[in-house]
Amino acid sequence: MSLHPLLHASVGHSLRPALALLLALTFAACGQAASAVPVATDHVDLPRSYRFAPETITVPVGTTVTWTNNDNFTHSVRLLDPEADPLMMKPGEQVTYVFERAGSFRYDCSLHPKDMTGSVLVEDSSG
Ligand SMILES: [Cu+2]
Repeated sequence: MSLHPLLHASVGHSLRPALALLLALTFAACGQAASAVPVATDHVDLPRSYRFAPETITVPVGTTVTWTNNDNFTHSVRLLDPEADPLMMKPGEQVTYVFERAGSFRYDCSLHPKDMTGSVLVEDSSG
């Protein structure tokens, strides 16, 4: 009886480092997959399902960005800084927007704002 707490403590202690390592590896893998590395492109794809790809793009000032809806559902591009009217896209349709000044512009899909967000980093071409 008196040995039981000691045994329990011993097992717990030996497992903890392995568990911590496993958790660390799991979080590292998730962080890598979720990180939005800006991609230099003026085309954003909407593949199946419910996402913008790439999620973050970078373009020079004056670029016309094109979004193509390759999903099976209607989506939109709604600029948030400041909030603009959503540009609606049925499946197979495209919308475009010209970014005329430098800055970081977040957008979402007005129909699925919790699942679908993206951003456009517009860089001053003189830089
Ligand atoms: Cu959507």
